[in-house]
Amino acid sequence: MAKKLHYFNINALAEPIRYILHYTKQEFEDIRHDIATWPDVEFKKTLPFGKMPLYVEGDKVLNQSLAIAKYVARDSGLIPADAWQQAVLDSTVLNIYDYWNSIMKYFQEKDEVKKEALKKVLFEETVDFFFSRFEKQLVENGGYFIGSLSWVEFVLVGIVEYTILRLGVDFEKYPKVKDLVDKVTNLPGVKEYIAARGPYPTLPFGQLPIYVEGDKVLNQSLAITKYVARDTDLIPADAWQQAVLDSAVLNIYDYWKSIGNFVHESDPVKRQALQKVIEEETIDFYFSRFEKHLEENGGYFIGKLSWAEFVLCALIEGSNVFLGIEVEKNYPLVKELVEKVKNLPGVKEYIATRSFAKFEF
Ligand SMILES: N[C@@H](CCC(=O)N[C@@H](CS)C(=O)NCC(=O)O)C(=O)O
Repeated sequence: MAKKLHYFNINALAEPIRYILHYTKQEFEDIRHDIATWPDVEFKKTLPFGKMPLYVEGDKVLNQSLAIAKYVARDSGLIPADAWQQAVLDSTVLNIYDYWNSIMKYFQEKDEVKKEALKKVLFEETVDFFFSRFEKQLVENGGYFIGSLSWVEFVLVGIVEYTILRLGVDFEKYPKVKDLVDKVTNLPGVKEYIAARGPYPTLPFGQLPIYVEGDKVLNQSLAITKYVARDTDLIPADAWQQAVLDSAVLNIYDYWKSIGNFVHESDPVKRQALQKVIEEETIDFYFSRFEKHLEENGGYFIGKLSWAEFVLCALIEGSNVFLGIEVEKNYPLVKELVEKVKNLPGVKEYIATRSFAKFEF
């Protein structure tokens, strides 16, 4: 029966399942949805609870990562026959998921102040609370949770790897946990899978976007935009023109910073005050200058379309979403430019199909 595992092109909740499937030599289709373009609205509608991982075996469909991991581990010696041992493993895996839920709470927090507070608790308390206990259980049971390898060690290793990748936590303090990571990632099947898969990219400065090309990873949106525009006429050959564009995008980003300050302000009174300043002063300060720049250069920053016009257009779209107004409305050349960029071949089709539905990671 054909087996399929749907998840994102990241490790997180699906990696333990992938490890178990490889270790137990089960053939399966490892279907990876692009997290950058999620949600795939039509596909999401087909998910029983709107979330992945999803496991499909013929006409059988299963969601919930733990149910999937346990199911694919059956008949493999990774599930003990003894009811008490099974219960200890169930308890352990739910303790691991309590930890997972606390890191998710941090990742999902949008309010920067609350997020900082959660981060402090996470690093100073939560990690040690859970991992000192997992370490103790491993010490007491010969390096495993119930004395021999089970499906739950795979779950722990997946969660530890995610923690290292996304939070940079050092597990030196927990040698048995570290040993387990080494043991599981060197198991036959798992080792070959990891070698073929390669490393997952980290977030170099803890923030998106990142751009990945083979084993190369780049952060900073402007560096990425400029890089993906290379070898096209969106980047001029002339050094002065390049510098004018660099200056233009940095001016656009200075404007964008004020939108960021507004978005991240959690106090509703301060937020309202920031919105007032943006609408009454900031927009005109920047947009009258952008308008003048465009007027002097035939409607573009350097007389023809470049990567900088894409940056302006995208950040105007973002501003309009956050502020609920049309920031460019009093600046005819800026407005015309936005329309031009949005109607470019490729861009127009992309806009017609894109979706910004809420992503709950
Ligand atoms: N309890 C579920 C949680 C599943 C879950 O939160 N999945 C996330 C990715 S880790 C997801 O699919 N998010 C996409 C969305 O909500 O649109 C499980 O263990 O499978």
